[in-house]
Amino acid sequence: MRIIVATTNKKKFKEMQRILEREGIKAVFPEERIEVEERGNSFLENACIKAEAYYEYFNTPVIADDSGLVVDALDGYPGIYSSRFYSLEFGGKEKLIGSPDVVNVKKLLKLLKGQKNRKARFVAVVFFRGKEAGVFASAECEGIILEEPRGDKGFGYDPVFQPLGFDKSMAELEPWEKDSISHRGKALKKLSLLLKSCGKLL
Ligand code: ITT
Repeated sequence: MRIIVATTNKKKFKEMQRILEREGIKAVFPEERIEVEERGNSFLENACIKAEAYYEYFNTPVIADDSGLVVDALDGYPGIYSSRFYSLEFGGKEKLIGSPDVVNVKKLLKLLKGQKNRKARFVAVVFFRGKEAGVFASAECEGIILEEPRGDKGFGYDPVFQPLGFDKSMAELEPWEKDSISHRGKALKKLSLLLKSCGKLL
């Protein structure tokens, strides 16, 4: 099965490709960048909006991922705004100097300075859109926010996220280790099972 991944994020794509390959699904990066306004109020809505937009354009099966970091002490922020947290009024806007990932992490650490409750979770909703219908799956990965970034693997908030039961940050884990516990790894495995059991509908 060959599926287009409805994303503009190359690092997210690499992870999805790696995970889907193990499930026997060939994932390809879109040949053209599609501008999609993520106007939804939930991960599910945004995943569905992205999948629909890419399906409409390419007219071929697609999988979209909408994901983010939910921090308890910040009332669930950055949540669905994780990729552009630096630019939100919430917690004060940060100037974009360098990559958004670095500025997002800087803002998060600033807001959590001195905060004892560092509980957080990554959430992913993955949405498959086929010929007749769509299906989705979701998963979470629990952990805490570290005081300082550690490691250089992964992307986004990985250097400051320590998954439950580990003494390493997500960015210090090997790719296969991250995939086995990550929100995205677990959600895509569920989705692949769904596709195998209801493939004829799609
Ligand atoms: P597309 O919408 O084009 O797929 P995006 O990066 O904007 O790309 P999202 O809207 O789903 O994707 O935002 C996801 C953000 O959440 C991502 O940019 C990171 O900041 C964060 N995030 C999600 N999964 C992550 C992970 O596994 N590790 C670290 N940060 C992650």
